[in-house]
Amino acid sequence: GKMAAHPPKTKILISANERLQSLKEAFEKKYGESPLFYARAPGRVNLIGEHIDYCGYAVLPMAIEQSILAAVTVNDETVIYLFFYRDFTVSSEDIKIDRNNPQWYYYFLCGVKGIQEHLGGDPLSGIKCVVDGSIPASSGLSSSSALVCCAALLTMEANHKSLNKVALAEISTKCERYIGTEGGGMDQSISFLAEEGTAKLIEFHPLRASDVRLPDGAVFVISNCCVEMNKAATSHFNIRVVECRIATKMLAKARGLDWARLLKLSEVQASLGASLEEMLRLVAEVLHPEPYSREEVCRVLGITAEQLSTDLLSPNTQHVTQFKLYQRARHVYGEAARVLRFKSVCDEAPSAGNAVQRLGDLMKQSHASCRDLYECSCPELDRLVEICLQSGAVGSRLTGAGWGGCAVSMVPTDRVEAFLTSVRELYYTPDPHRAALEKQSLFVSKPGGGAMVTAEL
Ligand code: ADP
Ligand code: NG1
Ligand code: MG
Repeated sequence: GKMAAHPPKTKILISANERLQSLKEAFEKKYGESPLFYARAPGRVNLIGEHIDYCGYAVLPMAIEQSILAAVTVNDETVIYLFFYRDFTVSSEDIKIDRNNPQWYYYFLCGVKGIQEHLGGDPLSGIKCVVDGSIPASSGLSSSSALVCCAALLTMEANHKSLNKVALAEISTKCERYIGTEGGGMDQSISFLAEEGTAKLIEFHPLRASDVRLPDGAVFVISNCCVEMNKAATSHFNIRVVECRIATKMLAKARGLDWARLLKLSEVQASLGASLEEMLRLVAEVLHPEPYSREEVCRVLGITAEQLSTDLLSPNTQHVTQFKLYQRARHVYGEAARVLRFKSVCDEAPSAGNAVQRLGDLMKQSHASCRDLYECSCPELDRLVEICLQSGAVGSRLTGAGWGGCAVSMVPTDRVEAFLTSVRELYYTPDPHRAALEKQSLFVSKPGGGAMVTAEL
């Protein structure tokens, strides 16, 4: 089948591609030799299904055209020479990732380390590498995972090994966690499994992807609110992961399940054999809207403060005193249901007159849930989503982890030009910082292809 396929390897005329050509020149200037091959891994935009991948639920992203691209040569030393914004050199026999200091090269090293461990820990070939990134960083378009996936793929290629896309996605998901964020796998999965022209429903356990035909007559537009949020340098992301983990335990315990074993909200649903609607009712019955203190969590679960710290909290969430379990669990089960509805509208009636409207409504509900229940938006992003809706989008929502970064809007094709003009005038032009970033911050995006290796023809 398709998913057993390996990432494509092509040969192209480098001089025919401006970005590859200038990367090639930068490489030659830096290292005095020509690249042996190139690896590319795309970023993504998630159309719906936010903060539910790490709870075990399906998500619906598509790859974007923007990517991490690297030029590579291989040598007999055990040294990794990297250049992105600056040089970084490290022995391939001593890769350490400092999660307290999430620099770009640690994401790269996550990918190298993931492959090294998969190959049994043997020493890897030395490489020289120049990296180029076109994905706006810390903006919810998954620049971090594109970097990890690109590094994993080029490490395979440099060592004359190959793996299928699913295996590469799983390794990349696991190894990006070395940076500290406990993500769920959406980003790495779409970076490898994407195919041009189609969005994908990504399901987990086991990981699989299926095509989603988007409705005719509308396009997706990405707009960046120009507030950056670095997910590994802050604890917002992991606090949500931890809240979901605690909510899992509380719900499972209340229903007499083996709660110590369950880690994800989807596992509670599966154990109960309940529908998502029933899970929403269970949340309302078992959990209260007031935030839970550490003491209450410990009392209800019958665990010590020590066990809470070591078993449930991550290293960067040790300071957290309050957990909004009811709100987070409601978001997750509600959002999981919206993903399934979005998929069935696309399957049943992609060209029906009301398909675009129905999908737009789901996107609006998703944003409201992210903003109000999951609290992963920010004032600028909320304002941008409002402006997008005012400017002719049928649906608009934050995409990616949030707390800054991008919105994705669904816009009828015949209204795109008017939409862009209006968003430009209302959000970007009035503010010099935003105006300077507008070119890379507001663009139409079509479903792009997945990660690949290329060499000179
Ligand atoms: P996102 O994945 O939403 O883009 P993250 O906070 O997860 O945001 O990851 C951002 C990190 O990825 C940056 O701090 C940097 O280390 C790395 N990165 C990836 N691409 C770039 C780039 N083009 N410029 C700067 N940093 C980048
Ligand atoms: P971004 O915004 O790309 O860093 C993160 C997670 C995803 C997912 C989304 C929210 C990682 C690598 N990525 O994405 O797994 O949980 O947030 O839907 O942790
Ligand atoms: Mg990221």
